[in-house]
Amino acid sequence: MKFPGDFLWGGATAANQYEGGYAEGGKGLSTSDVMTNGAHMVPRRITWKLPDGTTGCTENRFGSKMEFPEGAVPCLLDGYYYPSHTATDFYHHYKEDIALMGEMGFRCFRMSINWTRLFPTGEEETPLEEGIRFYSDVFDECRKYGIEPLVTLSHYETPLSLSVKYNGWADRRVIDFFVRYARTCFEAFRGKVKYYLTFNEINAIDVIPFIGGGVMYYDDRVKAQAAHHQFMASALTVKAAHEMDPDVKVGMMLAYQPVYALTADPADQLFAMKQMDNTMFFSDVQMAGRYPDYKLAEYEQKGVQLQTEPDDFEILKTYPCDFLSFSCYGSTTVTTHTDVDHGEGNMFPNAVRNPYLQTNAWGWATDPQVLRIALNQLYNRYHKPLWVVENGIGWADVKEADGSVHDTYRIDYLRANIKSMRDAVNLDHIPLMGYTMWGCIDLVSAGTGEMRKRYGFVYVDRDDEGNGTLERSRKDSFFWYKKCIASDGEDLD
Ligand code: BGP
Repeated sequence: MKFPGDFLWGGATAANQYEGGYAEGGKGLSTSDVMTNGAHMVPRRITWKLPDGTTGCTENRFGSKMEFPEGAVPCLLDGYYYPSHTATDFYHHYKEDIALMGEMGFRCFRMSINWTRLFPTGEEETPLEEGIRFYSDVFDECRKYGIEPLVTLSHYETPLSLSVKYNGWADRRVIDFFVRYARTCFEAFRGKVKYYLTFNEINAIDVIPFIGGGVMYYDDRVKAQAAHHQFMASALTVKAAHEMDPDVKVGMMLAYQPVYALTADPADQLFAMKQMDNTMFFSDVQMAGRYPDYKLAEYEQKGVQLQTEPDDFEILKTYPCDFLSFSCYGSTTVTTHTDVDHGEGNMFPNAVRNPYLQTNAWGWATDPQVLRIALNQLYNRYHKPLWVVENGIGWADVKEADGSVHDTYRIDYLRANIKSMRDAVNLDHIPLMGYTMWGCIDLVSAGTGEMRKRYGFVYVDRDDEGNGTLERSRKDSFFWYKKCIASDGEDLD
């Protein structure tokens, strides 16, 4: 069994975790630039200053609300380390990195554009030439190797100025700023970029609103409103893309993990179903073009009243996304029972440990069937093309003296996941556009801000305190993935 010859094999990154050059080319500050490093059990922090000069920081503790004091302005403070500032320096290494991707046989490279590299505050009328030039050069470099860029317009960063001035996506005016930015990209990168994603893991707005949308102050109503604004911005971006360039396709991006009930107890089954609804709500709006009844009922019960304009629902219906892309690292298991071990994973609260699955050092479970299950669930609901744009395993890799990295655990993970995806394509006939392994060149972890949680095929010499030469070296998985791509996914040995 193999994948079709035009399957888009590749890797994925995000500017805030990879690009660096945070103060170069006139770039403005993003929300991610004021986030410190953390560790598995140590939350990342957002540093700020009050009008009276008092300074402090707010923790991004997963699952609990972020509280900023009234009037706090996130800013850089001495004595803190901000990993996005250099990250793994794609800004100065892009030629070398894209050559490594070419060597592996990549047909696609997922990256994000830093909104503030084009519009430093998000509100300028015209973009910075230097920013346009940088990304143009990157796309030209990709083309040299026959690599198709897949560009995320907003990956966990909002211009900081929009966050301070408007409370980020909580304010409807941000829609227009975003659409102007998107239109600028369609115009500037015409013929160079065919595939775009609007918001990375759009469901993040509900779980981590500051990271997902620069929202500092929130309750249930504000989160719902911010989500609505992102939906509108995404639909208007699809509209703009289709009008400006019929070759461009715009996808949505969902953090997706199939939710399993720990037991056959019907209460657990219902609980798992409801957890799944929290995720599917976002794709129901962006792919099916309508707010699902279960969400409207929930809003009514919570007293959440959305502020909308008369054409909003018609716009959502008319401009759904062209394809559905998603991240999927494993499955999530939940239960209503209390005598169980807590679990961890990507973005999903309430997880418990699944006794059938193994986890990495950060508690994320590896599920060998997960992509087949996810692809079937999503395709059977929307009947639209799918794209796996994040999947992979974080590990504290060790580089040997000769530069080699023996990441057998990563090869084992990828073998199982790619096989599961191959079954979905061959046995279930799921139309799958491509696969971009997360963090193909080592980069900063979004959740912990660490370097030691590595995902790449390529090791980057950089540690958690910002030391290291940034030298690149090929891990064992580099050669394995190259062989996998060359055989169209048939050779997974
Ligand atoms: C997803 C994000 C990525 C990425 C990945 C791995 O949620 O879209 O930005 O970082 O998860 O997570 P982490 O970096 O926390 O290991």
